[in-house]
Amino acid sequence: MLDYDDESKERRQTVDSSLFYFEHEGPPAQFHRYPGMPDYCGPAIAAIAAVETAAIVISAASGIGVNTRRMYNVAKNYGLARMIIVTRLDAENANVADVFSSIQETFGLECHPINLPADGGKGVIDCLANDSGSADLLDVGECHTALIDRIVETDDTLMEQFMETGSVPPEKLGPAIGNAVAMGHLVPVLFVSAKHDVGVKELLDAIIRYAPSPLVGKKRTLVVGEGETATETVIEPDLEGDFVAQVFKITSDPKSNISTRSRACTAAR
Ligand SMILES: Nc1nc2c(ncn2[C@@H]2O[C@H](COP(=O)(O)OP(=O)(O)OP(=O)(O)O)[C@@H](O)[C@H]2O)c(=O)[nH]1
Ligand SMILES: [Mg+2]
Repeated sequence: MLDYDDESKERRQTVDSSLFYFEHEGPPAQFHRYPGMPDYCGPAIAAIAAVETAAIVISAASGIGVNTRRMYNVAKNYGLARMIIVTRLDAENANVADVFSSIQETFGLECHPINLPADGGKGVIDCLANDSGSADLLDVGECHTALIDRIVETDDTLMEQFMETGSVPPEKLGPAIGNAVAMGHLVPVLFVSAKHDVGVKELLDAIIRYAPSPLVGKKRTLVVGEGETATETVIEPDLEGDFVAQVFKITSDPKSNISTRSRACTAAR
């Protein structure tokens, strides 16, 4: 649906970016979708300035690619929240266990599964809600404990409760997970088979619950002036505040009728 430009349709591969939004049990989530091919990664790098979370998609069949490392590091160095989505669980040559361990090896132990593939890739099991169960890779109980451990590290009160009782009720973890994701202490890893609609609802749930809103995501700075006299102000998102915008992409639509538009502008003037 999003590959609507002629070149992408012809190549059957995304060459241009597209924007959309979806509503799923909460306020609308704004989405930017970018090509994965290294030759076309410029717009994705420019878009870092316009988003709170970078979701990096990795195929369970081909694993980490050249551009995966590059985009992950660009997002990390800029201070964005990150998520990793492992797709094509169902592919014949998928090797989810190897791909997952290479994700942790390459990007660190902050990359933590929020769910795991189960039933031979026919479903996913939630590692936060379940402290036991069977999955196609790893141990659900161990993943559950390690996940809670990582989340409570960012919150002293929850950490105390965890140390005293050995557990924290999942409903108390909600805001702490969002903060852990926003500060990059936790990078949720989710598993999906787009072809068989496996893990897709769970992915949308995770985006709505854990991807930071502009209120908790990376704060942008307004720079006025240049050189030594430049002033920098951190922009606090405020619905009642002044309008602030940043251009991150300029495009001209070859199908738009410019002469009609300029006539309309003349008439309006
Ligand atoms: N078996 C299987 N194939 C999939 C799945 N998701 C996508 N594919 C196939 O993989 C190919 C690439 O999928 P795309 O969605 O175009 O991948 P992409 O991430 O947008 O790749 P770029 O456009 O190059 O950035 C297509 O032929 C899809 O049909 C999946 O979950 N399972
Ligand atoms: Mg594509």
